[in-house]
Amino acid sequence: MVNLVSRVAIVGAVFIAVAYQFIFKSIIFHTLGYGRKVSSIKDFPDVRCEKITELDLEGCEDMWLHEPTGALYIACSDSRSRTQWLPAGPATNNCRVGFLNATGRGLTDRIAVLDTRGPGRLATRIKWLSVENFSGIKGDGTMNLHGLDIRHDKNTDVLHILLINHRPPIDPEHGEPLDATSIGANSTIEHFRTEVDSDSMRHVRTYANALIQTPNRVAWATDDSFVFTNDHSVKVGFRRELDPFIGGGSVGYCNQSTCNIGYSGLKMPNGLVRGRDGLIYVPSTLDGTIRVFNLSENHHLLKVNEIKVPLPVDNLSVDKKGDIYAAAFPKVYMWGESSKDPFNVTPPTAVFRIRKSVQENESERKSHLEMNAEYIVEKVVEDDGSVLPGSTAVVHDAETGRIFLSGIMSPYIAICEPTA
Ligand SMILES: *[C@@H]1O[C@H](CO)[C@@H](O)[C@H](O)[C@H]1NC(C)=O
Ligand SMILES: *[C@@H]1O[C@H](CO)[C@@H](O)[C@H](O)[C@H]1NC(C)=O
Ligand SMILES: *[C@@H]1O[C@H](CO)[C@@H](O)[C@H](O)[C@H]1NC(C)=O
Ligand SMILES: *[C@@H]1O[C@H](CO)[C@@H](O)[C@H](O)[C@H]1NC(C)=O
Ligand SMILES: *[C@@H]1O[C@H](CO)[C@@H](O)[C@H](O)[C@H]1NC(C)=O
Ligand SMILES: *[C@@H]1O[C@H](CO)[C@@H](O)[C@H](O)[C@H]1NC(C)=O
Ligand SMILES: CC(=O)N[C@H]1CO[C@H](CO)[C@@H](O)[C@@H]1O
Repeated sequence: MVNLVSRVAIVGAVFIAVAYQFIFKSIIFHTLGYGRKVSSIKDFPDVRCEKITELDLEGCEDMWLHEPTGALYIACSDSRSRTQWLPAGPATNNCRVGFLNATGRGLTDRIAVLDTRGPGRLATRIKWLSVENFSGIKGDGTMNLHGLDIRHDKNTDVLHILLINHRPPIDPEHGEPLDATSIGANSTIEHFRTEVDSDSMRHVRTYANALIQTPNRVAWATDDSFVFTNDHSVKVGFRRELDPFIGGGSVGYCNQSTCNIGYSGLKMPNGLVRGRDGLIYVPSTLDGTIRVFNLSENHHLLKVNEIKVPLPVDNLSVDKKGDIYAAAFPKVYMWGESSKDPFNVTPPTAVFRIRKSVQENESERKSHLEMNAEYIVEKVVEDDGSVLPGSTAVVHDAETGRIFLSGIMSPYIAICEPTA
């Protein structure tokens, strides 16, 4: 008996040691970033970055740049309400604070449009889109914003906006609020229509579907269909706790009539984008891998490539040249502290540029099938939190060289100018 117990103990100890080597060590050092050295923004002389605090751009999860005009569309909330209502919740265990307090949800989430290229002070160049024909929750017109994507109609000035909306759950029959901590948010994807220079956006339709479960970001796939990430396996419950270890996130597809899951088993898939090459780039917050997919005719995602980034990566964006910009987290564990106290704790941020290596000539190009295209990953800037917000979104304006950074919890945004 004693023998058996000690044998079990030894096996257990070996198991823990092995698990430490292969699982926890990776999570503690690679993912959470304990012990990682963060560069200072001073080490990047090619950019000069500035905190923008006077515009009330708080809790801005996501951004999109209208390339021809430099109008930056920004999905914002307020930092305080984000500490109460954030159904996507950050990835790691120590970050899970009360993010499902529907009473504390933001009631003023809205889309800002910043004219980034115009003259005069920034404060004179910002407007907030009013919302038309959207009932919100029991007619209050509210939304709880997260990821967004915008499609510019080819022939007109019409912009089609897709927004993730983390609605609080409401009993459809009696109109009473339901307990979000036990059933989770009622997340939907909203389609709005606006025009360049307009001050308002009009609701077109709500996509509500059992497969749109824990949506994080959305990306137009065609003129009338889109893909989105579910960052977790379930809205609430124990299975969610296992997501960092065994995965459970997915990428879904919806068109006007139906939705399907295109790929599953991902670990915390996040801010996906559709590249200029038509491929779908899906970052994973957890392992610093960007998976590259081709959307097949039956709406499944076929993996064609994988890009390794040295840090956990979050939301991606594509600039006019087709380069992809990624916000990365040198110290993920600090997001836990920041989400409780966004006004005083700013996690460090790094920005990476990912571009396809250009083949010098046609014969070389032909020999590189898309499948094997090499990607060049470069760090553009890194900051310990002194200037840049703990950033969940970064957008590059290829025309001016400027970089815009915003963060889901942050009370401000930042703009970096090229110095050369
Ligand atoms: C939920 O949010 C409301 C409004 O901010 C606040 O009064 C309440 O204390 C919060 N509840 C919990 C459990 O944190
Ligand atoms: C708003 O909705 C109402 C009824 O749902 C509809 O009659 C009206 O045409 C809509 N307005 C616009 C501008 O789409
Ligand atoms: C979720 O939102 C959809 C779209 O507004 C609505 O039809 C449905 O009743 C809502 N469900 C819950 C549980 O709130
Ligand atoms: C949507 O996709 C389904 C199956 O994936 C397909 O059968 C249907 O025709 C599509 N509908 C539209 C409007 O494109
Ligand atoms: C993506 O799929 C399309 C057909 O659906 C195919 O023509 C194309 O070559 C594929 N691209 C890659 C990179 O696999
Ligand atoms: C194109 O690139 C290949 C591979 O680098 C090289 O062998 C070849 O000489 C190049 N051709 C021309 C026309 O530059
Ligand atoms: C739109 C999007 O992808 N947002 C993600 C950006 O990063 C934060 C922090 O991890 C996530 O919570 C968001 O879901």
